[in-house]
Amino acid sequence: MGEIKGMNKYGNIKEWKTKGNETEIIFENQRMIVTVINDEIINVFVPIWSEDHRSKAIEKEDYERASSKGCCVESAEKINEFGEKSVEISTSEIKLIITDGGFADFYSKDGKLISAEYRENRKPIKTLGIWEMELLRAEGHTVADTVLNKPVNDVRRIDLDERLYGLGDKMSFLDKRSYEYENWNTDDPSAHNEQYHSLYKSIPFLICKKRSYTYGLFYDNTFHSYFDLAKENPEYMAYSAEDGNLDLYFIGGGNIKKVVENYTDLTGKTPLPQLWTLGYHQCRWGYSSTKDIMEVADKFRELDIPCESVQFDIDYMDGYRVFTWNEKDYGPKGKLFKELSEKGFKQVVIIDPGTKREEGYFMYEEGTKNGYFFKDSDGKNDYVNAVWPGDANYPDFGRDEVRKWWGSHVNDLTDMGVDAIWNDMNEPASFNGPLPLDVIGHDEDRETTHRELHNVYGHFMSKATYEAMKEHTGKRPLVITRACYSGSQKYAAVWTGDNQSLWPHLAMMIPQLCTLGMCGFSICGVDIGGFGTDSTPELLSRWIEAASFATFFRNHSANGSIRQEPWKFGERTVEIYRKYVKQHYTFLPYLYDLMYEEQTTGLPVMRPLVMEYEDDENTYNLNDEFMVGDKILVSPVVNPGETVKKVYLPKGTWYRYPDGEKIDGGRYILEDAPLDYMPVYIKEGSVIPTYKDISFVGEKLPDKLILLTTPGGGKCNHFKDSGTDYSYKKGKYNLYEFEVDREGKLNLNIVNESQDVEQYSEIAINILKKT
Ligand code: MIG
Repeated sequence: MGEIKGMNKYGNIKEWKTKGNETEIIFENQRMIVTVINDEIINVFVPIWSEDHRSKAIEKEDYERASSKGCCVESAEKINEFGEKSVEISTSEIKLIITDGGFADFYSKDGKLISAEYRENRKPIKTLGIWEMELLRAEGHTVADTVLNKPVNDVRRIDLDERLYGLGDKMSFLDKRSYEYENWNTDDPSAHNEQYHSLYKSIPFLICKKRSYTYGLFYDNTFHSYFDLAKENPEYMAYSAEDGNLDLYFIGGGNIKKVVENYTDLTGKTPLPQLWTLGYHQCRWGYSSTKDIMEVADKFRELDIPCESVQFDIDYMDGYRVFTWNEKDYGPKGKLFKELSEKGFKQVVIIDPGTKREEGYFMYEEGTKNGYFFKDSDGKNDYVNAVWPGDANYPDFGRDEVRKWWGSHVNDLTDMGVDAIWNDMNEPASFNGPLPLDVIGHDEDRETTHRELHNVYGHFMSKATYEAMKEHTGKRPLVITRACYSGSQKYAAVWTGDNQSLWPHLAMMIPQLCTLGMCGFSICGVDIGGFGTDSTPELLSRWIEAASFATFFRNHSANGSIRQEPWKFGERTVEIYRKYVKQHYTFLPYLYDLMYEEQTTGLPVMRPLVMEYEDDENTYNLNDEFMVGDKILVSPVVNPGETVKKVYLPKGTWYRYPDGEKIDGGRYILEDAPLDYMPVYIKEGSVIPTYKDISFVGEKLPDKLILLTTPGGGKCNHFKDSGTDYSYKKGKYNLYEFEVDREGKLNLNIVNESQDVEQYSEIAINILKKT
């Protein structure tokens, strides 16, 4: 056990050659291909399993976007300081040195070491005895030894003060150093905590911050994989995978923003959403009839709490059969949708992949006849497990034909009036034990097994849903998914699955959403108020405050927990709830502008402070504050009973929102935060587009814009289009450059103007100043 590699992994270098941006190195026992994608991204590929990358995360257009940024490659043979023969591959930014033995070390262009392989055997500081391991195993735990003997490995030295961010939706704080994780999409209904190794998504992308340089590592491999982030030994971090290739993208850039930009060049940017999707949504697993849904919808209007949708959880289906409608409880098809849409609500419905096995049910008939389901390992029978509808089959989403078939039924839903689709249970979840690893499915034409496909099941399902909706409706689809992989951000928004009504889950929301954003998932959210167990007036109030800048902004709760609409918690909660949902709408144009910019930069709306203030150590693991873009700092209260918040304000001048108190940063302050107040600060030099008094987005956009400005003025760009379709790609949008000068006078420059997009009837300035 444990002898995964010694001082020599692949033997000495026998020969090597560079052609264009590709260098092939032949070792005694292995080949390696190094591809320079651009000056800041280098791929090291060791074809242990297949000759081609078989990437699900990086599609052709992504690859072209990244490689179009250009590179200059130089390669040479050297003897390094240890007397090892080595091949040096340099770009204008990075130098990669591959040595005898098969080690790949990255340096900055000025010769400083960034990331070197650890050349000894792993030395777990904590070793478990056999009996301890058996005990843990019996309880269903994974144990350290399962990680050591893997065919795919990469162990890298890290500095003792190196910070490690990323990995998508793990239940953990920003800096993940000293923890271990697994990538294996998992639906675990118990209360998640920071010792959890895996949740619903697998995003094997790390952002590593050294004192003087930040870089990224993306391990593109869909098999079950593991990260030990200096937990077993502070000198290194270790990656391993059950199978597949070592397919490592080293992502340079030097700072977090540049690394995120580079990573999302490679795996894709979150596309611009429809404006209404960024609004408020209400949901509950347990709105089980027309009456239920209508009452909730009406109550939101009556109480003047903006709301875009009351979403449909699984009960709207007939016996949980996907793509059917439960007429008994929800009336004739289309009727309820029509009534809701007359009141300005959009229709958002859940779908599950598990397809009921039942003679006569069209999905079952079509799927079996055409061989669209996963097969048992013998390749003969369709694989059967159980989910909500009982015995079920699993669509083989890795095939284009199956995705198109699924998509044709997605079209039935949108034809019926559905505006957005929520993909659940796509880890995939199963009630009769996990799917065996040898269940057979496909990666397009190639037959493979669930071992390879598991982590991309949700990715492919999202792709199927997104592509159908895009093509059929011509609108910018909102697909919300629970499970996914790196790159799924091109197709889906995400939520973090089944959290609970617990204070630690409210607190964890901040690093979770910031981390998803750092991994390209710019549209993300958690179940506000907590999904499982019972919320309280105080918890729900603090939750709606803390979530009020989220790009996916939805209250959701589980069957069996107490209902979680704000009015269930009394008058005071309603007041606070209304205030913060309205505040979200005040800043909606700013969120939308950030999403517009994100399409080029890949930078999320909700950001950890370290992304904006990388030189400030106080931000490195600051988990109870976040930035919205680069202008707004938000510091929610996330503990019960707390009415004073310790706020860290980085260097500079800040203005408290909404009263305009001027505060010098570069220090911690204690801020009064009674239950109805969440501290928010706006950076000096800001101009922020806001709306006033809108009740919900609907189809008609507000025609009045208010530029919230800090004293002394500032600048911003603002984007306005239809808010729904792709017409902006054909020039149908207005792009404004606003500049507010020292006297508070507006200078307006219209960069792009379209006849098809209405101008604002009024653009006003609101200077955030204490009066
Ligand atoms: O087994 O559809 O995470 O949001 O309400 C539970 C019912 C299935 C899990 C989702 C949750 C949803 C619930 N689903």
